[in-house]
Amino acid sequence: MMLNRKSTGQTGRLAGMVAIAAAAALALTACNGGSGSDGGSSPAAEGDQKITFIPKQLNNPYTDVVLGGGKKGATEAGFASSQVVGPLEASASSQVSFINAETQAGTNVIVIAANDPDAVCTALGEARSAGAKIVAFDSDANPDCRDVFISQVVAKEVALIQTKLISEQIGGSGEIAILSATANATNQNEWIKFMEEELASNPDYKDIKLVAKVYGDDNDTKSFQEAQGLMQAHPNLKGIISPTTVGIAATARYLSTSEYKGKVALTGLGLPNEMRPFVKDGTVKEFALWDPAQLGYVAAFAGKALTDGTMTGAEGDTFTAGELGERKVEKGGLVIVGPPTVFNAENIDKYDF
Ligand code: RAM
Repeated sequence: MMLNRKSTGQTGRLAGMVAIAAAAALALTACNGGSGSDGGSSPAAEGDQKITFIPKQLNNPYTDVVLGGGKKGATEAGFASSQVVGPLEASASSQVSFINAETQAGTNVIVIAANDPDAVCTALGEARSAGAKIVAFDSDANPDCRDVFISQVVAKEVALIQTKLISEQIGGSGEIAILSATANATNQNEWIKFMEEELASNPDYKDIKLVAKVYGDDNDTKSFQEAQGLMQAHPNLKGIISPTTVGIAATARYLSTSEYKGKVALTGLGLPNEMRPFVKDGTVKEFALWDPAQLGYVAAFAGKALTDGTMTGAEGDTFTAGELGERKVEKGGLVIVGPPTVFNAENIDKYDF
């Protein structure tokens, strides 16, 4: 689905907001409603509900697509205003001040992609005590600190598809490495855990050896350097899995002008629009992702159902996510959005995100 990504305005509410990211946050802010805080625990009248998205970081093209879907969902679900705030880098505690500001402002729903499952917990607990509902998406917070987690795809499936792709691309044997995002990211670590289990237990992968795990912190320059470092440290490397859109794009850029182009395989999770040139020039054969916009879209509707009290986030609860239809809450407060897609030279031009 193609979702509108345009901001609809901005709010003065951010004026007093701390941190270096304030200017960037303002640019991304969309708010149709008033600016003041309603200051606390009383639930907002239905026409007055506010939702705020706090991604892992603002300067990430993946985040932009997710939040485009989030804004569309927030409007369709009936929130009076929606906005985006967040740090410029995805370090563990970088989101805490933003959560605190939302608590102060009396925001009804906070949607967060946690940079660290625990570092955000105390702040989220305070927001909840003040009446906010917490929707984790993309990267989960500790389940004790949120109401539901909107997961793009079943975590194990995300891992399995990437191990399968790398195995196919290196002919089932040889050294591989993982180039991840930040070392604390819940989503990355869960995927990596399942990849390691699969490599260790599936006889099809007995000749594949994971020799390194490195972290580019979802920073383009650091990811590029880590890719370069991997090749220097492991001259026999046959493939790299990068389960992060920032990491795979930076690694592809490095490989594409190096002697390893077409020789060292690269797969993982990428945005088709960023990866298209590297698929066309033969650096990358196949990689995977879901539709990121759907993740934000479903999260907004989950937040509305929670704040309206039409669900609590308990196992078996259901809610309607606009044009994506009914969703069910599974064990652990998990809501799954949709299956992954594999992109290659044949189909990549069909996608525009
Ligand atoms: C990066 C982030 C994000 C992840 C995607 C696939 O943009 O690490 O959390 O879900 O990649």
